[in-house]
Amino acid sequence: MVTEAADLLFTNVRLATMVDGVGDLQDAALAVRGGRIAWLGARRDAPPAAVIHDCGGAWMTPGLVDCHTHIVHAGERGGEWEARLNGASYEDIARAGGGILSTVRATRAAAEDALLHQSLPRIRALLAEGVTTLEIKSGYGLTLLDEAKMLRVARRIGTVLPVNVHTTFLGAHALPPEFAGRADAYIDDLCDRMLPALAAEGLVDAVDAFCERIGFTHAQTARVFAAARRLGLPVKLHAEQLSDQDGAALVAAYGGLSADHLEYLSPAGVAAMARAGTVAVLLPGAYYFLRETCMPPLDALRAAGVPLALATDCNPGTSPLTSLLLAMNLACTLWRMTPLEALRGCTVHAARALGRSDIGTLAPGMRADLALWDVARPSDLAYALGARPCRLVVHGGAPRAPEIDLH
Ligand code: DI6
Ligand code: FE
Repeated sequence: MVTEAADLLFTNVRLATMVDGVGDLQDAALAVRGGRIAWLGARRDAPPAAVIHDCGGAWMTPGLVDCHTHIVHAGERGGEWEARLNGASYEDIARAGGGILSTVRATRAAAEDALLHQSLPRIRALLAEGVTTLEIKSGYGLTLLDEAKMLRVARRIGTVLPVNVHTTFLGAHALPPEFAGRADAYIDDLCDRMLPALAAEGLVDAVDAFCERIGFTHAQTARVFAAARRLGLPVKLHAEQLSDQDGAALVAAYGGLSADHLEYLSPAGVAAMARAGTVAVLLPGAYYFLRETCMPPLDALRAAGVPLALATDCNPGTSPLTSLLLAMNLACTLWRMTPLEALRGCTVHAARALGRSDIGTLAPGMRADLALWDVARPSDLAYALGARPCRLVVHGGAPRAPEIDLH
């Protein structure tokens, strides 16, 4: 029993705590004080509270966490998608100067406010589904000024909307045209000048790279990680998305938070991730949208005990997806993840992929980031395609409607 009064009490609620599996607590209540979960347990034992919200028996989960997005960008690439359906490959388009570089041109040309305003509708779509924490990567600027612009926009999103934003510097996403044929010189500039300057401005929470035939080599990625380590920044990696570059083992060797994509992950990569405690961030939207057929090695990852997170990878080229619930459905339908694995992937394991131990589960002391749902059971979150089952969201103890009106 807690005797001190809470600010807010959710009662007549069914809690999916996500502590040990789904962590089902029926006929429960959850008390919030100072923006944190102060108490949870049986409804009859609930402490007094200034405000009481009767949830009518509805399910409550932790607020959802989208731990891998490229959601800040300008322009669109619908024509490129059509070209791919007419036979071009993603790699062909990238080599011809389209792909990521086409979004780089649009993002460089956009003023900071325009970039913010183009990005907000995508973010509102995520927030309408109960997302309370969001990772946002740079990587469409590829100059110090343009990467800084993207990261400032990402930070501003966390001030204009009720969402926790984690920023990731992805300067090593593609080789900017100014450095054509001089990838090592670009990586020098990135390590020696761009990253230290952005970190000094407080714009970088983590560092990522695209280790791929059309991205950067293993050796170049290692140099980016060494620069991050010198600045005390955690690392993560786009690894084994299109081919096996031994990237997962590299990011694991740096104690990385996560290795992401992983369709072409080898058994050695799985073992290295398990040893290092590196989370596997799986991105079914990109798998689906690229019509990929090589599945990430789910059974091997499960057998090794690697935590599985899921994210939208929201980006204009390979995953124009603004629904984390649809990402859950795709992971279940295409890969046979279970609905409970999918939900853990968007809560407790996604939090871990961001290095956060204060979100992703419902427990005393955790941040009061919560979502209340119109579903019969938690697995229905992954089941109903295109449904908008979120009824109420709580961000740092503050309740809000799922749909956010900006005007
Ligand atoms: N892998 C991806 O799926 C995205 N970035 C990456 O490294 C794609 C980004 C894009 O095509 O714009
Ligand atoms: Fe990505």
